[in-house]
Amino acid sequence: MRLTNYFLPVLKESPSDAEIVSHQLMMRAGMISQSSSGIYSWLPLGLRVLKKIENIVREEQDAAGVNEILMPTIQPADLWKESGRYEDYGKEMLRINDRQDREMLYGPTNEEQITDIFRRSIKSYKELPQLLYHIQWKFRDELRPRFGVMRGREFLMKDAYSFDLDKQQSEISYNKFFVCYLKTFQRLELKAIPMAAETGPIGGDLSHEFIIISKTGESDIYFDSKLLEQENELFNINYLEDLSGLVNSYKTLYAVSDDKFNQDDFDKNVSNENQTKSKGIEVGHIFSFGTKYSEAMKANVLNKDGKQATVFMGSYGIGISRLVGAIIESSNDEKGIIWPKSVSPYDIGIINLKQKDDDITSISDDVYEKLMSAGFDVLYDDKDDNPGVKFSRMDLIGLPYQVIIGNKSKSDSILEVKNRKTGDISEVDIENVTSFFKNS
Ligand code: 5CA
Repeated sequence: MRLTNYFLPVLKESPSDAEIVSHQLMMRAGMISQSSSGIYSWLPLGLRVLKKIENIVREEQDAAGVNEILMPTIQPADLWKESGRYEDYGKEMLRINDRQDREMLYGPTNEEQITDIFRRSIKSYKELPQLLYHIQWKFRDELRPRFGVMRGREFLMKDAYSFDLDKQQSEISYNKFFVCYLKTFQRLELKAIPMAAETGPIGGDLSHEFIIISKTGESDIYFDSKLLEQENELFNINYLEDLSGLVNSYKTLYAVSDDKFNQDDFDKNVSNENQTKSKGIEVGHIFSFGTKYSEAMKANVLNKDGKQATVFMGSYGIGISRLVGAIIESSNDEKGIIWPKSVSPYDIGIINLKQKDDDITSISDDVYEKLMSAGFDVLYDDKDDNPGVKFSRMDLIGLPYQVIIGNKSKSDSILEVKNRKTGDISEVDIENVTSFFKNS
């Protein structure tokens, strides 16, 4: 993409209401535009990151054997009356009446909707387990929307649901998602720690939040520092195997978020020097809630004995739009964003330092074409701005590599390649530019 064709409304100053660095940088880098409180439009640069995260989440759900579907954003209130949550959910739910005056709502989550889909078609234990997910916008009328996309009112979530015959089987599904989440966050280059959590309006008695440590996080967290060293080779995970050993290697180490914290338990389970207290951002949350919805909504199957059995359920969320902010919180410097390669909006940025010099521009055009045909996503700064503006804009948007083309490229056929994260600059022969990136 040429910058002269690109919609990239960068700002010099961050807006005064942007309190944390990710919100400031997303606004300054022209990733989002505020529509109203807690509601944003995604602009080209931001949308590319959102889609990259969405795709990694999707690939990992698919790899774990979860089926993708797409449920609507608007749901009938009747389903929520059946589960009993219509009243309980309170003001956070956006309630809407259609022209026939039927009560509808903008979904804050989909337990009821999915239970309805399930009970219409699955009638036998032989068809279990069922694992389903979708990636869809949610609306929660948060009391205090803040921190940009981190606590929005409209936000993109991956939510998955499991249906099993009994508690034991439903724990197998829970473990699948647990491991799938570890793998997903590893691919996003984030260190997300699973922590025992309260279940709130979703319900149930087994729940883990996946939290990344960050001083701007909204959750207080208490954990055993051994969890920070926990590294697992998850690349070749086989989801059909027993995953309980792997899950227990996390579960047995003390880690809780604020509402589950108890000082005595902390002292009993964690040595003094390993006790860590910090703040974190919740990027995922998984729940096992047994028959809470299936009982109220009569989601039954015939069991082996030909009797009606109420299915056991779980739900599993990842905050996809929140992750965009969370990744920036954990990867930035005073100049701007530093994208992990896996989610960067482009692989490489090219800076043509002298747009008016025909030779340098012709070299830049060639390098751009070469890298594009080698399969890289490239953002090419072909604008007629001064070098200072170009350097700071490229640093701000945080692509992993910058190819800098100027006088030296003309005289000695040499490019400079800057690594955004380390600041290291390599001199690369123009001939070798493609192979340089293939090997980095
Ligand atoms: N139905 C369950 C699991 S599918 C559920 O709704 N869980 S949740 O409430 O914990 O939300 C799942 C994830 O969505 C959270 O872990 C968080 O990452 C994200 N999320 C929740 N509320 C917001 C919000 N207001 N803005 C941005 N992301 C949010």
